[in-house]
Amino acid sequence: MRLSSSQIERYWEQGYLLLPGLVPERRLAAYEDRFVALAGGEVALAPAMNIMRDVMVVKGAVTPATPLHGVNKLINLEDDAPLYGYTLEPGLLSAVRSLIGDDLYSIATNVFNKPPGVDGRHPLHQDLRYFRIRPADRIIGTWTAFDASNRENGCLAVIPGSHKGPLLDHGDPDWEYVNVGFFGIEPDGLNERIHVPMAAGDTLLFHPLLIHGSGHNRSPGFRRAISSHYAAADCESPVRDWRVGKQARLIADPS
Ligand SMILES: O=C(O)CCC(=O)C(=O)O
Repeated sequence: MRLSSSQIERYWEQGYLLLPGLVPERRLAAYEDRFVALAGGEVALAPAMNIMRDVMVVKGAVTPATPLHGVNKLINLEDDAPLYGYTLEPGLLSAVRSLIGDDLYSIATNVFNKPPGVDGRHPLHQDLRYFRIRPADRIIGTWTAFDASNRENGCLAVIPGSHKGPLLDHGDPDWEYVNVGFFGIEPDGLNERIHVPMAAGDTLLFHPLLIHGSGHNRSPGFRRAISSHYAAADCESPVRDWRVGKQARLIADPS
């Protein structure tokens, strides 16, 4: 279903929009099961897929109870049809299309697996740090909780309205254990940060300049989510045609 005009207004005002129960339970469970099979080594990975292991496990500071307790994320889901089904979820696509138009590409896909027993924090950052294409307003991220996420297990935290500011300089957080590729910022307005608890199947749509991150998982279980980024086909890159990039996938026209 297309977003209502008040939802669209809220997205542009706050830089994010929470859509409860967007992904149906049965399909959500199938995506999570597929992730577990891939990251647990039961099923072969598609060629570009990569399992990122948690830094504390890599450095020997923690011995994971199971292989999945050592996984931080699974990236590049595009060539795994069962998991890429998430990116093509009809409800997700119509919400995204309400905000950036019908002609879309997916540009990045991840499953975030925050296990218990490791640091696992994701510093505050803006996703535009990872993309060269512009304009930012024509890019959007989605993040769907596989399980309930809350303060205890490290739900997302956001600074509402921060997408109206510029792309800030990102650096290495001053933490002992920082996962590969996690860059952070120390923005003004930190005390305006709010936590966004979500139930399984809830989805957060967010602007690539929105400052967000997540905390420790202090619960005994995993905190998992699946995420895609989309760009409108008319975005531009300063270096090359991003539409033929390795992870870019044209999403079929809805008509
Ligand atoms: O899942 C998380 O903990 C953080 C995810 C995130 O920051 C992102 O999707 O950009």
